Amino acid sequence: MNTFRLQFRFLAPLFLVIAATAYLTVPLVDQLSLRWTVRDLNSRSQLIANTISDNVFDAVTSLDHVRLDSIFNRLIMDERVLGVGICDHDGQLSEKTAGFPDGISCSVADAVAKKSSPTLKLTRGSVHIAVEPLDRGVLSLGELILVHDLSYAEKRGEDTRRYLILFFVILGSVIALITVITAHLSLRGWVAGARALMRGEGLLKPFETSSPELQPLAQDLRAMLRELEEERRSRESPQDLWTPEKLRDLLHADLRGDEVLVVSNREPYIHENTPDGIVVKRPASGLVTAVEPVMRACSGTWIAHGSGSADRLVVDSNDTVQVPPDKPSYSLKRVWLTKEEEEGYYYGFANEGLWPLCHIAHVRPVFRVSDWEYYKAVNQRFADKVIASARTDDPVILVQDYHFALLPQMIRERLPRATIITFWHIPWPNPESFSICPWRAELLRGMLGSSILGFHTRYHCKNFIETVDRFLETRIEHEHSIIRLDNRETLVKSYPISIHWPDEAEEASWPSIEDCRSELRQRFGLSASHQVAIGVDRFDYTKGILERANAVERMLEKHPDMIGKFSLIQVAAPSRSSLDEYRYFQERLLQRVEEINQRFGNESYKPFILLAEHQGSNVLTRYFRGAEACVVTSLHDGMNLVSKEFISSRNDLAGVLILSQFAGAAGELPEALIVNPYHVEETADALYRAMTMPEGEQRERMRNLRTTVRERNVYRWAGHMLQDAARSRRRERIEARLLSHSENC
Ligand code: ADQ
Repeated sequence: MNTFRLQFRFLAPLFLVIAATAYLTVPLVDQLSLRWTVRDLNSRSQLIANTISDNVFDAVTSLDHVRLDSIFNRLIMDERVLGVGICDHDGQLSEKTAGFPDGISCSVADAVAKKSSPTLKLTRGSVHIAVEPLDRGVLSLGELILVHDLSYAEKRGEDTRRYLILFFVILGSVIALITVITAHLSLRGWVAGARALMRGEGLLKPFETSSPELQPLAQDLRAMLRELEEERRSRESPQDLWTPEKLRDLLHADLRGDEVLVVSNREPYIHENTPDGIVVKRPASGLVTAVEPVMRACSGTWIAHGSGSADRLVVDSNDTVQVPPDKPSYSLKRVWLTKEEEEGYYYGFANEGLWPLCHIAHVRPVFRVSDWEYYKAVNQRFADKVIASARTDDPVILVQDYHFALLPQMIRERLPRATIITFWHIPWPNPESFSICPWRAELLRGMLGSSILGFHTRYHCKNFIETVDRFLETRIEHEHSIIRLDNRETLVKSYPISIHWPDEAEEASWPSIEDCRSELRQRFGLSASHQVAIGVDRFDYTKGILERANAVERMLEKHPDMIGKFSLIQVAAPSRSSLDEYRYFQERLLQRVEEINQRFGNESYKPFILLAEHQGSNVLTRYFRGAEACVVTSLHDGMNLVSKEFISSRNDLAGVLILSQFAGAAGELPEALIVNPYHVEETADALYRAMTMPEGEQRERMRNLRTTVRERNVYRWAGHMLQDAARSRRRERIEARLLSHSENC
């Protein structure tokens, strides 16, 4: 239909031009042909007059009427000669042939003959009149009048006109046909070129040369893409930091306030019943820390599992509550799960299966059919909730983490126009490791329902693409990290997650470093000069807390002078404690810590202080500011936000970060002391080095670390994903328009 309109828009003016040309040309040709006929008749009349004038002269002077009639009758045998007559000196028509037109008197004939085009319109048709003198020497008999019939010329003109119009109609049709065929072929070529161009395949040249008529459009497209690139680059500029305002601007400008939905297992606010009434808690979760600022900026809907004991008491009839409680800015919609569902989907498949599968932490993944069934069912429940919550047919949906590998495809089936961004917060293993999952193909297919699939690092992206390549029939464009499955494409890209960088007002609210130092030491009965390293994690076997304890032990062995002067304070938030592996791990750690503390400590001194507690972010900031070092020894970690939180809290430029080489953050933070946590010697040395590092070196390292984290903050993480989503939406809109054109061609 659109193509028809496009062609009509082109062909209508073409037909108009042809009709106008015909309209002007036909009378012109008419006139020309008449002029030629008149000129022809002038000479013809002259010739006739010259031929017969002597004979006529003789016949008239000899009053030989028979001879005169015979001359005249011979003449009018010519069907084009209508009549011949003689005008005498008195202006009277003294002789005339039969059929001589009535309306032509001598005076009329004289008047007409003087005109440049000596023609006269009579009721029976037009005639040509020629008047020739009839004389010999000085003797004049009057004038010979010759009247020619012009109707044959008119008939010839009519025929010419008809042929001309026919010619123009055929010409127009031929041009129109050629135009339609050319446009059809060009548009097809152009659509392919434009698609390639939008994918950034650099096919602009062939695209332009194959369809030069569409160059202006190509230039527009190129300009649009350039603009986008520049805009993106300008947003990248370190002077122009990503902020909540900038993210909000992006949502409004690039996504034009499109509907945004977030899906995660963990909710950002948990309502709990306590003896003092309902209290609101914030979970210890990197995911929540990162996604919450996006929701605050876009006022969307966050769909999550309602896990708090008072969660049902505070929601409305749509299971929704407005959050944050102190300044509501977005909706939290809760999904209720039965105990069995939670055990099968969350604890079972997600945390006993996928979590150890993706973290190479030497804990054997457990895959039970019943867990898988619950995983599928709960994914479907969340998909239904998303679809029911969507107000538009093309919302932007941010799917969070390994709990929802099947969700993207389930949503895609019902909302094919949605932009689904799935972010996988944990590492992705190599194909061999992933292959042990019995439902690997289903999981991969589910994830490929996403428009954009994000990981923290390029290495995880590479592992994912290789895994898909190994287990699914897809088309992979390695150059652009695009996977095509069932006519849909998924962009696989790294978006390193980060934290909110505190502004001046927040920093001003922090207690001084001295206060934080003394508060921390007082709380644990340590002397003012006691050196402290801090560890903050969920109580999880992937975080390398056991290895950390071993490193403390080894450092004290190697540097006995540190005994009594150094402690590592570990704040471990209880997590997934109902799972066997977590319980064994916690027991093992407690035992190890006790051994170390017995070996090097006493009543008043513990080298390893283990606090199995969840702390508010204010307390954590004070701990970070009061410590000499922060220790992150994850055995495998998607990113690790604790390392970045430590850096952001150290505006005094002091403090040392010890960071595992197996945390995604290690790639961004090379100024940390990077360690292999499995290498106890190396980690122990790093601990000692941190405790003895000169202030100058600390400042130099910390300054660089702070610059990196400040620039690569969480708004940049979200902004880059949403920019890519906006670009993908723009591209899909243009492609849809082009597709409908080409389909109608
Ligand atoms: P997590 O495995 O939860 O996140 P991490 O990135 O360190 O790991 O985030 C933990 C968050 O919880 C931090 O904000 C931290 O402050 C907080 N937290 C930790 N222990 C706490 C405690 N005892 N008390 C209070 N708060 C505590 C997953 C992936 C990571 C990835 C994040 C974000 O495993 O690799 O960085 O998601 O994508």
